[in-house]
This record gives sequence, C-alpha cells and structure tokens, in this order.
Amino acid sequence: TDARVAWFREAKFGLFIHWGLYAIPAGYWKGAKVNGVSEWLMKRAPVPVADYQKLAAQFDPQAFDPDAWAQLAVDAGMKYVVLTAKHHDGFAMFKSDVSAYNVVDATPFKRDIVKELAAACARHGLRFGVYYSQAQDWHEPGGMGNEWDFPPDAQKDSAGAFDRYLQQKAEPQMRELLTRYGPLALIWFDTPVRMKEGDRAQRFIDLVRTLQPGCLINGRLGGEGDYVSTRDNQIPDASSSKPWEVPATTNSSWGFKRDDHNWKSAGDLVFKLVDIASKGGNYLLNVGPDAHGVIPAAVQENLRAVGAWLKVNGTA
Ligand code: JFZ
Repeated sequence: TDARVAWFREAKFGLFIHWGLYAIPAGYWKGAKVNGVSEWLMKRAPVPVADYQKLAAQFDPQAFDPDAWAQLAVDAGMKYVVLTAKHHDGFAMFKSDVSAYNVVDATPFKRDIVKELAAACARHGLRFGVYYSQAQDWHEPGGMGNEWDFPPDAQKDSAGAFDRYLQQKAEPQMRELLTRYGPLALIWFDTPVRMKEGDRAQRFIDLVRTLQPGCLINGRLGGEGDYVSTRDNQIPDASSSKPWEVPATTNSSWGFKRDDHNWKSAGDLVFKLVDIASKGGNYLLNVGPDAHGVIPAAVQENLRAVGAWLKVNGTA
C-alpha cells in the first residue's frame, strides 16, 4: 500500500472531469429547468430510460481535443486526471463488449473517449484514472437508483437482479478498463449503494489488485480503499494518517450546466488548494465539458490563474 500511494501523497492537485450524455440537456429537459447537479438530470426530472438513451444519437462533440484538456491540467499545475468512464446514467465513455450503451457503438462520434484521453495524459506526463459508478446504474433493470422505470432497490437486491447487473456489466466493464487503457492511476468508485453485503466490494478489489496492482482504489467503493475521499467540497480540519482527497466543484454542478455561472474565483481556488495541501491532502478539482467537448472558458481561465500562482509560489 505504501509504495502504491507514494505518488498520490505527493500529487496535491488533480483534474476531475464529469462528461457524459448529460452535457447535452445541460440542466434542462423539455424546456423546463431541472434543479440540482446536471449529471443527475435523468433521476431528477425523471427521464424514462427509453427517452434518455436517445441522447446518444446526438452525442457528437466535434471540438473534443484531449491534448488541450491535458495541457489545461498541466498549465494548472495538476498531476493527475480522473474522467467519468461511466456515471450513474449507465452510459460508458469507452468501447465495451458487454453493453452497446457506449460512446463507440451508440453515438455518431464513435470515438473511444477514455482511450484518447488516457493517451493524451500519457503524452503530457499526467497520471490518468477513471470514475466508475459501480452500484448506481439507471439504465439497467438491475442497477441501483432507478425506481421510476424499475422496481425498488431492495427488490432488485433480493431478486438477484443487482448481482446479475454487477456480474454482467459492472465487473466486466471494470475488467475492460483495467486491461485496455494502459496503467490506471486510480479507480474512483462512488455512491456505494448496497455494496457492503457479501463479497460485492471485494470482487472489485480483487479485479483491481489482480489486473493492476499499482492502481489505487478511492474511498467510495464500499470496502477498504487506498485513500479517504472526503465529502464533496468538504475540507477537513486536521490531517489524517491515511492519504485523502477532496473532490470539489468549480461552480455548483459536476456535469456541464448551461446556466450555472457560479464559478469559484481563482483566489478562492488557490486558498483551498493551499489549505488542503498544507494538511497533506489532495484537491481533485472538477470541470464539466459541454456537448461540443469544450471546457467552459471561465473555468479554464481560473485554472490557468491557479497554475500561474503556483509557478511563482509553489514548490513543484
Ligand atoms: C457523487 C455523485 O452522485 C455526483 O454526481 C458526483 O459524481 C460526485 C463527485 O459524487 O455525489 C456525492 C457523493 C458523496 C457525497 C456527496 C455527493 N458525500 O459524501 O458528501
């Protein structure tokens, strides 16, 4: 564990990228504003699976430039990048053999986002990891969290549908991610609904440890991780012995939200970075690219200002 987390203890600053089909509605459904973070639109509206999945036919981000994203992370002084390979909506941003609901098979874009960003990060000397929503999958009858199209979670669990989903989609996709994209820095699991029962979490731990012993597991799998993930945007008061990371938004949404201009200032971001780094933690700061593949200009500017400050005042 110590060797595995050595780089992480030094990293201090990373780029979180929430990108998926939700960048298209960007907080609006059928002309009405949907409250909350944009990547939860499907659940908040709620949108039936049959309607939401049609967004895939519109996903064609012609401005996607993975090298520009990696360069932004470098300019900001960041050391690692974490992309949503699959969020709660169930849509994979990589080619998958176990579910056609993925960016290569279901969109006109047909490009493997995970593959292209992993390669760009390698070219820019950045470590690359993926976010994967292991328990919540609103697209699958057995996935947790969708109770408008499917039975309640407890029923999916007792009927065995949840374990079937885990074994037929989540675990095989984890295997694909761990074998096709080179060395992964970490897997960012999230919202561990019903993951503590039986050997569910352990099955993921075994996959990661067997296929990529150097890959870190964050604190939201539902089992023992390599580091502590704090609550979103929450900076702890004191340092802890286990490495830790603060996932944080730069506005008020993780996914792109058209009318969210609540950007934290560059000064605020610098203050938080110094606060976190001085206590031994890492700051995983998020951007939500739009449906064209563009990271909003305002946040790009703020991140570059943080990088400029680090050039003058930082140590690395
Ligand atoms: C989760 C996701 O539901 C959300 O869409 C986003 O990806 C975020 C990074 O993670 O939301 C959470 C999970 C945990 C907490 C808060 C929001 N928490 O522990 O405070």
